[in-house]
Amino acid sequence: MAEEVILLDFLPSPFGMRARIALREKGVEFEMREEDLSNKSPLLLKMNPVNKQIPILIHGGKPVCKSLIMVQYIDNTWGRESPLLPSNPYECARASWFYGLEALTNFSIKEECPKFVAWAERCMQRESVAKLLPN
Ligand SMILES: N[C@@H](CCC(=O)N[C@@H](CS)C(=O)NCC(=O)O)C(=O)O
Repeated sequence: MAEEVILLDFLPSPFGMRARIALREKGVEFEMREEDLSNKSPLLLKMNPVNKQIPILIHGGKPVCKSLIMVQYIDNTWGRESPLLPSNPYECARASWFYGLEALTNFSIKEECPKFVAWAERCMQRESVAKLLPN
């Protein structure tokens, strides 16, 4: 029997969206439990006693915290034939920090990385992404 997958989350959280997209892309059935961040559940405090933050992925009773680590965990655990992250370790380490760079410098993602922008546009056409991200 498949082990239970629970995501402790908060709907508007971009970190939670990252985890939800990864789970949906991999076709993983999971239960999303909405947290009240002003009154955190005992399960949240038990599963992430250090940061006490969402999202928390609980797989077979074991917690995985921090959304990027979660994406790696999801990628390594389910649907390995269709990976989300690049196999090259350096490319993997660089995946998706461009928006921060653009906001802080004169770097233009569209001019410098047209293939990346085209990829992001293709992502937006996927149901798992388009349904989740706010305008
Ligand atoms: N680096 C963390 C950030 C998680 C985070 O900032 N979560 C926020 C919600 S978006 C949270 O739980 N805030 C409640 C708190 O810090 O008490 C990740 O990638 O998962």
